[in-house]
Amino acid sequence: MPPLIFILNGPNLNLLGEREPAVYGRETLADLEAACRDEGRACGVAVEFRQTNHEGKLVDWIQEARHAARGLVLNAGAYTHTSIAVLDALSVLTMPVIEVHLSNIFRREAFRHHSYVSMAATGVIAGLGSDGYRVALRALARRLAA
Ligand code: CA2
Repeated sequence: MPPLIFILNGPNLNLLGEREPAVYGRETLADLEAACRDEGRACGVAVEFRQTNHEGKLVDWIQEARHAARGLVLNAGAYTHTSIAVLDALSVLTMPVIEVHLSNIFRREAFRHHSYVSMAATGVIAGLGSDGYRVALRALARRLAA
């Protein structure tokens, strides 16, 4: 059985491809999921891909990952910059966690420069669009195989 990686996406990422293409590109969330499934197959990991607009749901899923997954890719959306609840949930995990952002949050507004998620992340990838999710999956697959 290939190791299972949770890929969790936070608020408004369901709108991908519909608005703000200059910031987030033209790919939809379904395109992003397909890219992750592709990459998962290529590097030998199983992928559970989810999106929610609700902070508590994200916390529930991070808690679920404790028992269900071997690694986590997390784009917490705007909760990245606000949520101590997400940080607390992540702090309990012992598996590798890669924080991903489609956009380069450091080229954007100052309020996006701080990330609570980073305090609990193994690594951080920003600004590479869907390639960032692929790189995150590769890195997790290599760690789990080591
Ligand atoms: O760059 C990223 O991946 C972000 O996590 C995306 C979040 C933003 O709050 C973070 O600062 C950086 C927002 C996702 C919203 O996505 C939209 C897509 C299309 C139209 C409107 C919003």
